[in-house]
Amino acid sequence: MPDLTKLTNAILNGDAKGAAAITQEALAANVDPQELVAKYMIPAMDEVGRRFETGDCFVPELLISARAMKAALQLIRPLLAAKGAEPLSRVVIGTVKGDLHDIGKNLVASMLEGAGFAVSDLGVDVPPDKFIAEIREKKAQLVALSALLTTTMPYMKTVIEELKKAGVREHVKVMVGGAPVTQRFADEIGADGYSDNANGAVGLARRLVTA
Ligand code: B12
Repeated sequence: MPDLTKLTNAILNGDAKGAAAITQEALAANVDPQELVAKYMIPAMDEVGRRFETGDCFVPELLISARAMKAALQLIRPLLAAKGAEPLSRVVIGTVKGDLHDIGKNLVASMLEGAGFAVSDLGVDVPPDKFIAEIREKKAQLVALSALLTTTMPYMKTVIEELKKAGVREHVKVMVGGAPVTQRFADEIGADGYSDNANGAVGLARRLVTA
């Protein structure tokens, strides 16, 4: 069994090759992929964020840590996704306009896939019309919006307003998340649900499609 604190350190230090190598070793030793993410990877990104906040690291360091996180996640994603199951429902997911953060959104997408949802991932910086077009085309029952910046959170409200204008709001449930998002904010903008983590997002999605 590899020393998994090395995975946390590899992400902190932006060592993508190291992070991938330790992840591979851990998976070969049958470590639970969800445990790897929750205990050793997310805390590394939290620490990078804390250092950024205190001025102990800057955007380039954020970027290389994010790259290391992605290198490790790339190996884990397929294991989180279910194989062959009939999809529960279709979810359209994306990070809202103006926002380029996608690590959390990707995790939520993987966990939803793992739980049997069919997922259309629109990526980052997604304008409302793109959400609407995909919901219509795929006849999705759920839309999942992610935002990591206080300046982009308001776009979640814009998306909900545009869904109403386009006449699709009554056909989809809207779930929202991302570090600055709260239950209170979700209620204020008229979203159907909020979760602060990827596991919670799965439970929420299940509840929303059966409600
Ligand atoms: C990595 C990172 C970056 C990377 C992003 C790389 C990438 N591909 O994602 C880069 C370097 C590009 C970046 C850029 C910037 N960043 Co940045 N970044 C971060 C950092 C350190 C980590 C984010 C992360 O990946 N966390 C790990 C994931 C797993 O957590 P998560 O995203 O919160 O997701 C979880 C939950 O929130 C939830 N969730 C997420 N989405 C959804 C959706 C739904 C529907 C649900 C139910 C749940 C859910 O589930 C996820 C899994 O558990 C955060 C600090 C932090 N700790 O949050 C700052 C942070 C978000 N960034 C910040 C800033 C300021 C910026 C920049 C403006 C910096 C600059 N001056 O250029 C730019 C903005 C670029 C843009 N337009 O988007 C600030 C935001 C402050 C604010 N009040 O808005 C933060 C908080 C740092 C800080 N402490 O100051 N950043």
